[in-house]
Amino acid sequence: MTFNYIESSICGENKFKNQTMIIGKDIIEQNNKSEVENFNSDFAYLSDKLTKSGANVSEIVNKIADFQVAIPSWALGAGGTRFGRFSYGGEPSSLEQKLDDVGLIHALTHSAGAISLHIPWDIPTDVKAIKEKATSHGLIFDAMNSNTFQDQPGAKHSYKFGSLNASNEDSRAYAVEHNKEVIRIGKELDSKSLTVWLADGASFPGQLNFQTALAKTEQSLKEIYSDLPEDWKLFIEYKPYEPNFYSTTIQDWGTSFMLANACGERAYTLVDLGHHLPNSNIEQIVATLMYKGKLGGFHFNDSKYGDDDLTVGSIKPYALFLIFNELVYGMENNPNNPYPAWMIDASHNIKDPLEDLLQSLEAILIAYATALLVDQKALKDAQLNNDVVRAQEILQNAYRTDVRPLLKAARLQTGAALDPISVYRNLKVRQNLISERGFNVKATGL
Ligand SMILES: [Mn+2]
Repeated sequence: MTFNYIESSICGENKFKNQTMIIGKDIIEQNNKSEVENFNSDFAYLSDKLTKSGANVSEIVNKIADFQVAIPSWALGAGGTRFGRFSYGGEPSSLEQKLDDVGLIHALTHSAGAISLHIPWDIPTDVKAIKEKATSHGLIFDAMNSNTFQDQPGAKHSYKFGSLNASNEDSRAYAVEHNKEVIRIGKELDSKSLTVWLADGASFPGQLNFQTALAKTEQSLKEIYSDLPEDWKLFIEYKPYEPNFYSTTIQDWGTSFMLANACGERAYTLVDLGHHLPNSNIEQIVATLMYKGKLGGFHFNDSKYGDDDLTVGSIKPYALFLIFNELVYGMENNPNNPYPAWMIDASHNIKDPLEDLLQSLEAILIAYATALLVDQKALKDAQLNNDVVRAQEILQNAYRTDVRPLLKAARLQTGAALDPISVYRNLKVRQNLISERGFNVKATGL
């Protein structure tokens, strides 16, 4: 289906009341026309330079084109903080509209071919229709996310003092059952994984018995794992603090790794970039987990102080590159580790969420592309010779390469926009969404 932008602007909101705008290939091609000439000369220059240095440019471009990152359903509206929330207008208020928004991002980039749902915020009322809509946008359902960090209206038992770690057996069993329900919904949508992030912990010393809380968590995760279909994976996320400010039961990668091992071979650790104390060496954590074949999922964002959920690459792009260097090395050299599930886990407080996600996708692909440029053989030689200076030069030579023409080549190859944010703005996507959906709408769960 092709969206005729001009017609829609003229017809206004009535015609498209139930249909978010769709950006067709022809619209993108038209928009790419003015960019192609500049792209061609930039790409020719870079391609020539990289080829002379021994890189296989078309292979790198294909890898960039293949890289798909899931968008979580909760990142499409304004997130806000505990101090307040400022609306954008035109935010998706139903699961259908969330799929439409991810569809827009995917049409512009061809890099966001999956959506990650959150239960109970995204329970489908008509599974068949939802699946059809996803397919029409070229989307699949990535990991399902359970929620035992807040009580829902009408909840029979409370998670106030814990969920999977709860000493109250009713609350613990209720949380286990919720996760099993999420698996059931995910099976209907052909998802293949469940991500568990727990807020469980203590705000004050003495509140919890650490060993009992950990034992309960392990018991609960094993009960959930026993319900996991054979072709599913369980991802266990960790986080050092917040919302509890004294302790979190699954506080770090080691705890998650231990619990994943206790569950079984289809349970893995999930790394969220924002879930580390300042200055943690995340690239080393990634390498350690991949070495043991236990890095299952990855959540992208950026941060300065804590779990800030900022745009990927906006604060520490070199750290992101070093992390990708380990991911690329692991993916190429360690068949023990499955191909990780990628997702952006960010919150948008002052930017248009869709523009922010476009920026994040760009940053992820830049980090991936630069990591692909690392001369692994030369690096290994430098390491064997203890040539520390050379080793650093090799990494920084890759990092300092402007790889954006490679990203554009991948987009041109897949029919995506050379400059997604400009096209988004040229087509006045946000204004269209506001006229279709209204200004005072709020995404479910936010
Ligand atoms: Mn996360």
